[in-house]
Amino acid sequence: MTVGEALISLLESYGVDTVFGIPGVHTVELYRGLASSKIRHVTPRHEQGAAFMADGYARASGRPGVAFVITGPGLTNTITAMGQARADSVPMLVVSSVNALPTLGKGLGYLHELPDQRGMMEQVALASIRITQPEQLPAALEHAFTLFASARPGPVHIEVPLDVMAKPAAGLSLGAVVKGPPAPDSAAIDEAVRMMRAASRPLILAGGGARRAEAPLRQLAERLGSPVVLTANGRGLMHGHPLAVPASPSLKAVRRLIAEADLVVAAGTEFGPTDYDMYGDGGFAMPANLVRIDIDAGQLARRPAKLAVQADCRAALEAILSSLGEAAAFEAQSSQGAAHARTARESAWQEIGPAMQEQVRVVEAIRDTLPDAFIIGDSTQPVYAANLYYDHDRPGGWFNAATGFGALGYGPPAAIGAALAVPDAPVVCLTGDGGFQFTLPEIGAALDAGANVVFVVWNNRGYREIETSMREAGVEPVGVSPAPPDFLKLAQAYGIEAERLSDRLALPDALRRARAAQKTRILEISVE
Ligand SMILES: Cc1ncc(C[n+]2csc(CCOP(=O)(O)OP(=O)(O)O)c2C)c(N)n1
Ligand SMILES: [Mg+2]
Repeated sequence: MTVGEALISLLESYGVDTVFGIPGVHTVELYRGLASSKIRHVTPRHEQGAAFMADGYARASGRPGVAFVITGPGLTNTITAMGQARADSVPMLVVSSVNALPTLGKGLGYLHELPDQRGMMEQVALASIRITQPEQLPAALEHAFTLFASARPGPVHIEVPLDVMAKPAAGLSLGAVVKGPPAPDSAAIDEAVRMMRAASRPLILAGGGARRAEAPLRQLAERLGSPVVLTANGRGLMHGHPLAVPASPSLKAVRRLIAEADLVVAAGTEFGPTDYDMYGDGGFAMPANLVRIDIDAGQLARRPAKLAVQADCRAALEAILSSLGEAAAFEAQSSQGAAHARTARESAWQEIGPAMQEQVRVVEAIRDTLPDAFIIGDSTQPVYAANLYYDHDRPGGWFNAATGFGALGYGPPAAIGAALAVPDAPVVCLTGDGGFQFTLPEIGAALDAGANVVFVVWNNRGYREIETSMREAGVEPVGVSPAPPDFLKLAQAYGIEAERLSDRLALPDALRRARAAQKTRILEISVE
């Protein structure tokens, strides 16, 4: 067994069933063990697609996404997607080659050489680990998977030098070793409960970190009678619940609701400006009486709270619930909480205005036609609108790259990765004509891999949101009208079906047809 083969075998023991990769002469040895393994290899059309697919795969499945790329350009092509994964706490393992150890850092001009590949990776990855001896391999994977499971997840890079990849690696222990997160500190839980008992108007903020804690989140909200404000990555939690406020804290109505609370419990949210201050007006005030629950100590330190609980959200919320006991004392708050939540929802909906309301209805049409769908967005008008106000029907089923890092072109490959992770769920990519052109060759990868994605293209013929920003700033629009291709002909080139819809009212029927066909297709909404 070689190092390359041992790596594959280790990935199998960690439960990896899919890797997204583009091979090259540098990674031939990495692929030696793949053919005989149970791991499926998916070939995107660009390494950015590999890592975006790994991201979508991870978000939809809850398991780390894995990408295999070559030294140098293969790896630099993944950086954008790693930046997105870092911003959104997505567990992603990027495995690459690197030139032979004796050549590193000497600038001798070897194929794919970078001045300092690992140094470059350390700027974006949570960790970049070089394997210099076969014996280091198991510990490197343990480190990566423990980071994914016990801390704030993100991208991790492992690089294997050319002269190490083919070395014999017999006798390594190839089992999975994963450490979980720290258990919540019981003194901190008691203090959180004391603060909750003392509050007369509590409120919960739930972000992406709470995605897998829906049941205890709902129970806590109901016991406290507290409204629950959901960031973009928290959407889908408590769908349709009278206490849920699936609207952005960048909106005045939502900020008002938060400001009126006498205790805020923030679960798995970083208070990032793209959720809390989208318009950059500085109008969001950090709550004074704040309990923060976050798995990451660094995160808790960056925006300090009166009480910090360092733990996985689910574990912390469950511990709080069991220590909180019976609800009797809080009953009076419940109806008030629901009334406050309703007022906030209604005002938030008014605040986004008719044009965005119309765009949100596009997303609602997808949700209502395809229950339990994953809707994966790119940076386009209806996605911005829905990030401001939209109630998805399953936690983790609405995600996009319009917040945080904001990498255009994320949607199509991320949707393909998601479709491979959850093959039975409907997967819809909602993208603009501009963003689609960043990554549309990945349609080919979807077809190769049998991924079934409906691409809904919001075609307004250009970078309309950017054009609007220029106009609002008094700048004559420049560079915002890249002509879109004929998407119907493009579909033909890929041998898939496409429909051009004159408005969103045609969407439900077209989505039903697409779902019935169980095939990848393009639905273009032509926007005037
Ligand atoms: C990698 C990257 N480059 C540039 C941008 C800036 N940007 C954000 S949205 C956008 C235009 C998107 O156009 P389109 O997909 O057609 O959406 P529309 O606004 O027209 O709905 C651009 C260029 C970005 N976010 N990411
Ligand atoms: Mg556009």
